[in-house]
Amino acid sequence: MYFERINSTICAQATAKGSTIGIVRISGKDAFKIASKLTKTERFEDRRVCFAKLYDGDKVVEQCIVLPFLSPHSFTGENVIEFQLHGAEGNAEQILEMVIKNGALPALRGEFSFRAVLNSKMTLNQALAVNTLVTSQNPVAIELSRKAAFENKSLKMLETLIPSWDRCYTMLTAIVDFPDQISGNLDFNEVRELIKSTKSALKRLESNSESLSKLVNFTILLLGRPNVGKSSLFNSLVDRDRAIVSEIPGTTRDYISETYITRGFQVRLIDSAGIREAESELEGRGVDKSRSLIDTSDLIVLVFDSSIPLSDEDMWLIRETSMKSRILVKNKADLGDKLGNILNEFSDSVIALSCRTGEGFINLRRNIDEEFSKNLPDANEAVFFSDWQRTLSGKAIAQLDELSLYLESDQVEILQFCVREILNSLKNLAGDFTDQDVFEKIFGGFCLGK
Ligand SMILES: Nc1nc2c(ncn2[C@@H]2O[C@H](COP(=O)(O)OP(=O)(O)OP(=O)(O)O)[C@@H](O)[C@H]2O)c(=O)[nH]1
Ligand SMILES: [Mg+2]
Repeated sequence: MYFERINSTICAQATAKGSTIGIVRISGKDAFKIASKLTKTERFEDRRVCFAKLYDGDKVVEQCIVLPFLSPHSFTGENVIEFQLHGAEGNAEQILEMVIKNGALPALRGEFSFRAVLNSKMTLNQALAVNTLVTSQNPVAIELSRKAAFENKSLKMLETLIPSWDRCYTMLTAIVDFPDQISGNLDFNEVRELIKSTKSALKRLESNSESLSKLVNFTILLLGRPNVGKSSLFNSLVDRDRAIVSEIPGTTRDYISETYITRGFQVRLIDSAGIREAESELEGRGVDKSRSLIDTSDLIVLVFDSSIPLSDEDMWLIRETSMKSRILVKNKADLGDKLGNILNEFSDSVIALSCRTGEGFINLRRNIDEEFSKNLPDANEAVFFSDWQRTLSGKAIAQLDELSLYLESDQVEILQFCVREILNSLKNLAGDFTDQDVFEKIFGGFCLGK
């Protein structure tokens, strides 16, 4: 679809509904012609902002700022016109309609970025980074996408390996096609080194990307037996009375979740139902539910009642969560301290707290921040911005492993085949694309107007 429309002029609103300024963007060979018609202006100068009236026939419908960019000096590399309008509601929609009536097609998702990549205004990874930048709220993703988008830092490491793989492929092709005329042979040690460095570059990219996506779905679970004050703690952390609090044990029947902000990230905080006393229930469905919550959470805040000694249920929870990152909280500190230092045996992170007086909250928040920060990816490292890149990287690693296996054999054709596959995967990762379907799928996930 994107490729078939490449010669048409496209348009879209580049601003979200409700903004006080609306931007309508037109890109393609007829962009200036359409703008001339709507503004009754003969010509626009490249990158010279002007003020113009927009006409629907003889009727003035808008007075706006016009930004003309003559090819190739534009985001897409084509002729681009941007109208800055009053508001991004009905007014901008009507003006967009007028642009469409004059011959432009409504742009598809990411179609401006698609054209920018096709016209070499940016690499595919830069386009993905820009899309992440516009859609992401978390500070690390913003930092990483800025680096990738504007300094093109991200995949440099991989790109520098491509010429070596190219040389390797040329050598193997020469050996296969002209066996009599080639005196040298492939330097296996060099290839081994190349496999090693390529694999390590991919693995680093993968692990950094994984940490980033993990942070976006980071979950903190409040766990403890009934009546220890989990829901009270939950309400204090999210700063509103979201969960019901009462002196009756077993008040929270199921889990509820809310957004909690740590280090500028929105994470999920879960208040769970207390683990009950009855032995039978410890082995029953309630336990299964708690176990699955424990498994899927990234950090557990285990809550105890500081005014009574440790119970069997407390011990059961301590054992069940021993493999997880956790913070142990001695709540109801205002009622006394029957627990003493006993919990310090199980964790370095033990906090005395009172939901009633507010004591200990600063410490708890700080410890949550610290636990969360352990998972932060290095903002100076590169990341993949799409699932497609992660899948491709996994494929490339499998291909590298396959090549390692065949390296000792004399089957040069197979080696040549493996190297060609690796080269293709790396070039695809670097944005050199032949598969139109995949290319279109990637841009189909972008924002409209981008
Ligand atoms: N004195 C004192 N009471 C507290 C504190 N935190 C909670 N409570 C009281 O303890 C009782 C139980 O609190 P909840 O927050 O409902 O406890 P929970 O762990 O969510 O209980 P379940 O949902 O039944 O598992 C309520 O009466 C709270 O007011 C505290 O720090 N000090
Ligand atoms: Mg509760």
